[in-house]
Amino acid sequence: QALQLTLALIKPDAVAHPLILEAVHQQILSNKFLIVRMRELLWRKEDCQKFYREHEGRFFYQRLVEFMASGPIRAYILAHKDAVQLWRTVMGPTRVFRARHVAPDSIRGSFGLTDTRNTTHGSDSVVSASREIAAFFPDFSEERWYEEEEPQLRC
Ligand code: DAT
Ligand code: MG
Repeated sequence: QALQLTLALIKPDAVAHPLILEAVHQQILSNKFLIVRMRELLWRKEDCQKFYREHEGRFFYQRLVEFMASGPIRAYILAHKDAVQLWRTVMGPTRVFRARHVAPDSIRGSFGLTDTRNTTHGSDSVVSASREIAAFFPDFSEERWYEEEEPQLRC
């Protein structure tokens, strides 16, 4: 069965805290994701606006954009046979109180501070994953990865 790709981000407050950064990285490994690419970068406000444009107009949009540009973030392309859904499950629900109640051991349940500062991002579908991977890894060709690398990783 072919591997699926997703984009995972560790948000600025979690990158800034060495123990949380390490714990999130360990969650990626212990859930048996393959790390296809990884980079750390500082995002400009305009990039955040574009990335989160589906939320433009929501009450938290400005806050979200400023938060995401407030410090370095870490981006991963993760592969797994069920990458999109599995990473969303490992992250837990978006909102911090819900995460703490229904999924206390999830990443957001463990480390989320507020509904905006919720530790990580994950693509919500295969289609968004392709778009988001292209935004963060402009040199990465999904097509070439499926041709040249994925067949060797499958098990
Ligand atoms: P997710 O990150 O789980 O895909 P989303 O796409 O609905 O959630 O929202 C994107 C981000 O916006 C989310 O990670 C944090 C912020 N956000 C969402 N809902 C919020 C709310 N009700 N209050 C504050 N921030 C919110
Ligand atoms: Mg989302």
